[in-house]
Amino acid sequence: MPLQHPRIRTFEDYQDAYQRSIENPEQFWASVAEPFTWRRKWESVCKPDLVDGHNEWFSGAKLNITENCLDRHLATRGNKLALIWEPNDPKTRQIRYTYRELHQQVCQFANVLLNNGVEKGDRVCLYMPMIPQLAIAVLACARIGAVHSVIFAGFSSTAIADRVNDAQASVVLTSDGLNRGPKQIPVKRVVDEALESCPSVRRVIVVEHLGWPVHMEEGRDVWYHEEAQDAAKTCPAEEMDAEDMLFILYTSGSTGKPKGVVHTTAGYMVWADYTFRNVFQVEENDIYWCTADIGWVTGHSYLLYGPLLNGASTLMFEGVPTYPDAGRFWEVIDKHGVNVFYTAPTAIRSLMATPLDNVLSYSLDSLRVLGSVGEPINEEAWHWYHTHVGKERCPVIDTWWQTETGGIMISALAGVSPTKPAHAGQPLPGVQPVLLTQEGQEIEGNNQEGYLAIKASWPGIIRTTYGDHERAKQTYFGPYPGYYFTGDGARRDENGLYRIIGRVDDVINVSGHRFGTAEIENAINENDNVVESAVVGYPHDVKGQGIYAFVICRDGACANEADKPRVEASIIETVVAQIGKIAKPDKIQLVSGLPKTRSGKIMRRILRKVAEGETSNIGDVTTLLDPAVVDEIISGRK
Ligand code: 6R9
Repeated sequence: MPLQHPRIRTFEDYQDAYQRSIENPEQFWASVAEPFTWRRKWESVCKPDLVDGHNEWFSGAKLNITENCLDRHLATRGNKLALIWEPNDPKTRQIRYTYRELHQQVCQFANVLLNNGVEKGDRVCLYMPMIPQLAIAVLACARIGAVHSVIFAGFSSTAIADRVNDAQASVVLTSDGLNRGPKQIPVKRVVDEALESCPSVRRVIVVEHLGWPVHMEEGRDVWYHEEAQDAAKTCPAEEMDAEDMLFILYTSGSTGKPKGVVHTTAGYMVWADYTFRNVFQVEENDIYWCTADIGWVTGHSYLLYGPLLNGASTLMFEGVPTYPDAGRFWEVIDKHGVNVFYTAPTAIRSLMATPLDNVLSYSLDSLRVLGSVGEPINEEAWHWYHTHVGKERCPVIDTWWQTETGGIMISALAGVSPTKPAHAGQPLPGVQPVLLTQEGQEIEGNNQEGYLAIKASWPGIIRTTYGDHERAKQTYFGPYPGYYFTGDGARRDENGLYRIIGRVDDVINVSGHRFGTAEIENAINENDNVVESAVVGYPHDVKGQGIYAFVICRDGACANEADKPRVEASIIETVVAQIGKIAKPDKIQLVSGLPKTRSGKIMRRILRKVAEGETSNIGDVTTLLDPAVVDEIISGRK
């Protein structure tokens, strides 16, 4: 019988755990880590570094995360469901794997990787639909010590190439195509296009999903099902060091290209496991469903690793909330008896906008806990979720965290700590949030607002940005040495509960997806008609934030009104090609100039006001090189 992981059950437990985690973090985390399967125990629990960002946890320990996700459950949970797969089309076949079956599948996939020359430390990029083989492949990489880097299957070929090249991946895993609601997308073709400029890739393993004919590059591409034929269903797990890389996940920041956030083995494992168990309070026979795609960090930590580490039954959904109709989420919940449900505010808001019958016609009796993640949940959405989905019976937990934090940082623990609409709540044990002034002074007391930073290391903290530690250092530890800087603004209410207000940097959050404004501007500037552009976010009813682009065209490109729609359409096409459909500007305004200071800096504050429609209150424009452009921009507002 494996050692049991204790769980926080009452608010007193929480307060006690929190206190212990702050007073003696080493002792606290050593006891949390104890019950895992270790090949060798750590020499030191924690080596914190919030100045240069060289954080280590459980250094010296040896382990494999898949032994903890799979092998150690076999004796007690071998026949328990590990993974349930609900297809895009409700009329087609579901797939269910017990822990024993999933273990075999992962071992078999791991052997295919080994047979194709993948070695410990190699980077493997995955560009795949939400099918069981994606989950299996991720775990297979971890099994053999390869570093997985999942690329969300909505990114364009250019975006794939950027990521594959940055990671210097030798192998890419993909499928023939994918289903997204009523649409089918030829994924392999997108990968083929990307790989034209990725010399590091020597092997592509293709999973058959739609049964579409695809081009197979001689000497490079192989079919998974052919490779699997002779692959054994057992595979010893590679022994990994605590600080060996587990995965890279690319995410957008305020400058430059997306960066590869690196998480390592032991700290991430402990953090994903601990946060999952205590936040969601999943019971042994529960069905747990996180709607996130594995292409995002939420899918990594709370669809895959967190639930499997805890021996839970995790549901994976291929489709979208509105197919075949806007009742799909609720239909899936009733069909599978989902007890704990975790989704994003943007999904809730899009479903709120459809007739209420879509949700009222399902019983939703099985639900016990509702979670939210990815962006601030506005009060209206919170109440709708609480009333119509949770029938006022289920706590709604608003979980704040980031790709860089590895797991949930601030959240109520379901049924244990207080919830308040639009508030994430209190920090998890081990997390020490502070509010800082712009100058970096800590703001004491409640009823305060400031920049959210974290003043102690935690096991899931980002270890580096792949291939460029200086960038990680500057982004997260540079602004306020001694603190991890989140990039978010927050408010602490009268009871010490945190409310996340939103980003304070040039990152915008569109339907829970992060984009740097510079990243979208760079994409727009690739268009031949464009001289310069400036992108800002603005409040959007469903997406949270929409993308508003101000664009200066080259002389003659927009000589008359009639040219504008064509130019705008071509700009959108360029962004879709450079990044993907998810980054499509919602509004494009063609302008003759941008509001710049004498030193040439674009005053985004003004553009934000225009995009928000706050044009009567634009503020001081006297420092602008040419204040007249502001009037033109206001009068042309979309
Ligand atoms: C997990 C994830 C991180 C950014 C983060 C913040 C926003 C996430 C939130 C939230 C308010 C919440 N964010 N959860 N804002 N309330 N519960 O989403 O990671 O994709 O890296 O995004 O998302 O702005 O800084 P990631």
